[in-house]
Amino acid sequence: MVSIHFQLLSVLCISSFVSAAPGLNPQQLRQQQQQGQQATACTNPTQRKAWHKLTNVEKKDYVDATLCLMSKPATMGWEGATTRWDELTYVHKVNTNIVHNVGGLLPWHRYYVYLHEQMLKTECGYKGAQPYWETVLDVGNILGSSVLDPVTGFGGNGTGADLCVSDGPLANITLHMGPKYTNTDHCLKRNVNELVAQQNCSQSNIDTLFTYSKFSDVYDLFGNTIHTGGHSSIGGTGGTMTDLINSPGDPIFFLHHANLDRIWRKWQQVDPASRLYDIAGRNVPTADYISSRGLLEVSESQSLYFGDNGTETTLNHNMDMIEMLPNRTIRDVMDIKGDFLCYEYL
Ligand SMILES: *[C@@H]1O[C@H](CO)[C@@H](O)[C@H](O)[C@H]1NC(C)=O
Ligand SMILES: *[C@@H]1O[C@H](CO)[C@@H](O)[C@H](O)[C@H]1NC(C)=O
Ligand SMILES: *[C@@H]1O[C@H](CO)[C@@H](O)[C@H](O)[C@H]1NC(C)=O
Ligand SMILES: *[C@@H]1O[C@H](CO)[C@@H](O)[C@H](O)[C@H]1NC(C)=O
Ligand SMILES: *[C@@H]1O[C@H](CO)[C@@H](O)[C@H](O)[C@H]1NC(C)=O
Ligand SMILES: [Cu+2]
Repeated sequence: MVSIHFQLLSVLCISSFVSAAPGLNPQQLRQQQQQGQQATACTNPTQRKAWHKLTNVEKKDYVDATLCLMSKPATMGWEGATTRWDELTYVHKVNTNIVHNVGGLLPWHRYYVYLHEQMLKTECGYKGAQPYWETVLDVGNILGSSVLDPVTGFGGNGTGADLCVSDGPLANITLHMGPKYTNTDHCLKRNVNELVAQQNCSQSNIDTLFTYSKFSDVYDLFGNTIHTGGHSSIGGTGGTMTDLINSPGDPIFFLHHANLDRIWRKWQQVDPASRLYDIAGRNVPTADYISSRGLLEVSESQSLYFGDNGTETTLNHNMDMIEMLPNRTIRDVMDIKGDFLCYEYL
């Protein structure tokens, strides 16, 4: 029923493109048809809004759903995981050495943020969408960011020698995954660093990304500026957000990665015909990245499933959410208003 409906709409859509777009070459036409079909499949996109624009009720719903996942017992039997929140972190943990410093950084985290959003909805009754943290607006005063508000946000900076967050809804929360590849009970840690935000999360950092038109030229810059910068602005030295492997332990992770996802989408939309399905980049981190971050070498069983037929990241690249969601290819997530994903950023 759903699929008949979809096919019918696709046909209507293709024919309208054919008549409305004379003068396009066959390849452009095919791309437009493809986009048209996908836009048709996604008729009612979930609307992801900026955190600072949510109402206090919307903020509370999101915080409550997060606390709910943190309080639900683990179900997968994975080492070190006590709660569902830990299991979400575990998915990131085992993928860490193949989803950072590679072409798949943005696509994998796009899928991962989606997993998080689905868990909030299906397991904790969350009715809203994944919000994002528009970091650039807080550069110069990260400490004053609405995401760190002790009453309506996720609490503020860490305190004391152990950097534990001691105000807001996450005061005294216990995380179980980490540090690094170990698992010991610890508090949520933050060490807000204004300087790193100024250096790596400013509007000029974003503008620089938009001077590049090919994904192969821009993916490392995404990774090394606004991506790392956002992590370090909250985590500084010693904070949860700067523990590359377990950084999803801090809920700000998902607001930050939704923001990166939004900026990537914006970059794609500058020229969808050439950028919407443009993917590239190494599929294994550099040796220097692996060693400087203390990551495990990429194993044969990991690379066996890449599906790239070489060392370059392709649309066929396999993404693994362990057993939380089915494996997907990068192709599946390139369009956030496609056959699979269906959301937009306001
Ligand atoms: C955040 O807290 C840590 C630990 O107390 C402190 O060293 C750091 O300066 C604080 N950050 C800011 C921006 O105040
Ligand atoms: C957190 O723990 C400290 C002492 O360990 C206690 O003084 C404080 O009231 C606790 N805060 C919350 C919000 O439970
Ligand atoms: C931030 O940017 C500066 C250059 O402006 C760079 O040297 C530094 O490594 C960056 N830090 C992070 C954490 O990305
Ligand atoms: C893999 O790449 C090689 C060399 O580019 C090519 O000859 C081969 O057909 C490719 N195999 C698949 C399954 O695409
Ligand atoms: C999903 O991918 C992983 C490797 O990342 C692989 O081990 C697993 O068998 C795949 N699952 C399915 C159902 O194909
Ligand atoms: Cu990550």
